[in-house]
Amino acid sequence: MTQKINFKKRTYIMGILNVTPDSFSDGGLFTTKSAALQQVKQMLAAGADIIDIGGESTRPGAKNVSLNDEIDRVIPVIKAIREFSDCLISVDTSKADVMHEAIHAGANMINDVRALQEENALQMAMTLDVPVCLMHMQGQPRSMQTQPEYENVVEEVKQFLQKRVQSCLEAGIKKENIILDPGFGFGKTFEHNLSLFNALDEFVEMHYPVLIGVSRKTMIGKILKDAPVTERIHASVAMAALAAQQGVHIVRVHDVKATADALAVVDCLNKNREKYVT
Ligand code: 9MG
Repeated sequence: MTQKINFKKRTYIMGILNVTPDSFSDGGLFTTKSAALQQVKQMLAAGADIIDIGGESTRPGAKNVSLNDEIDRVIPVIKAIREFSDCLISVDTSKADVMHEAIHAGANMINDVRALQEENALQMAMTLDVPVCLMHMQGQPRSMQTQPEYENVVEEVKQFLQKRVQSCLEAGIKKENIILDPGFGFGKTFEHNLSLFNALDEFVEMHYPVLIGVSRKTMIGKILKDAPVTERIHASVAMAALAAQQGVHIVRVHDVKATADALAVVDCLNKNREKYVT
């Protein structure tokens, strides 16, 4: 993975592949293997650097998925991708056994919205020795949006991530394998999300790569006066560009081509800033 990614160079795009029947923003569109593979090919052609495959919906109110169901949804897709591509694959899971199966099937990275707090997850990530994204969430998907509360959301999320980093390092996970994510929409009100977004530079200053996911989320719907999911694409792209401008290293998105174009603009302006300042 480190051969393909150099976080100092530009912001990378993680394309979302939900192989769940109840995902909030694509409505379970990619539950058959062939539909999922077609979507992967499209995202790669559009400029995705990483494909994030998840078999458990984490939308607000989502129910837990059994280990067997999650494995049955995710592993065949990873194996099938490996038949035609050596692209970077991330597995979106909190379960240690799914992490194990996915990495052995050819995935390169773990994306854990529960920040390796589930049983055996910390130990498993250490043994697998792959990059892992630690995300902040207050509560659990089933109830996280009921009444999220913070005294100072930015400080509390930073402190949580710092503690999880400490636990990872103590468990033997390498520093260079750690990626941090403030967890937009995971146990946060609209105002909490905006405070976090405006403080992205503070997360970048924690000296780990930062990943964010705002694509098509409720906060964008709210900014657009309750726009439905299908009408949140342009604003999602705008937020990805603003995040890149604050130094975020990876954006997790549905709309890869539009995001890639916007990030090319950010990249070009940043590279040429000094040249064109009069
Ligand atoms: C799985 N998933 C859904 N939203 C996400 C987000 O914002 N970050 C990460 N890391 N994963 C997410």
